[in-house]
Amino acid sequence: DCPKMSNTERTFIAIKPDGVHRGLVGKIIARFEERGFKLVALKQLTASKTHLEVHYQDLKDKPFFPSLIEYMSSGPIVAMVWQGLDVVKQGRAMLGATNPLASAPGTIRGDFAIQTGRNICHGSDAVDSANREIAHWFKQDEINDYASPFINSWV
Ligand code: FUP
Repeated sequence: DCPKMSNTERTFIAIKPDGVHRGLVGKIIARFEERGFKLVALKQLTASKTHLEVHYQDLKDKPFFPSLIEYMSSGPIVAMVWQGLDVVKQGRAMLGATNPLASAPGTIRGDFAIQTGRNICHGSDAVDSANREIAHWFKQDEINDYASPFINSWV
């Protein structure tokens, strides 16, 4: 099972407004870099409510939906695409459980967050939703495929 052949999976990871506000951008990016994933897209933007309503379309009937949209549109987000072996599942594991009360210490939420409504980061929950979310947040020419000098040449 050669890692070189399996490194094309991508996921959408976002640092939410509270994560940006608290100055956690560098720490969160470092965890993904150190784990061995490749950053192929990155931008900071303040998302519109309409954009967020599409992103969270599966949650539109939940009671917390209006406050979720309010929170997510309250300030800038750092939107990213990370690439690598099993990055969707690994990214979810690195983020930790949605509710930080259940997030294991050592995960991003388990180390930096205490409440579900301010859980500092987002990660796609499946390959299908990752592809949908990447297309929703990024234009094709904002995603940069490149040969990493080390990520694709591990022995
Ligand atoms: P996740 O996949 O971990 O982002 O979790 P969900 O898609 O279930 O929820 C998306 C976001 O909605 C969470 F990050 C925070 C918010 N949320 C609440 O505010 N209350 C809840 O009970 C569940 C989720």
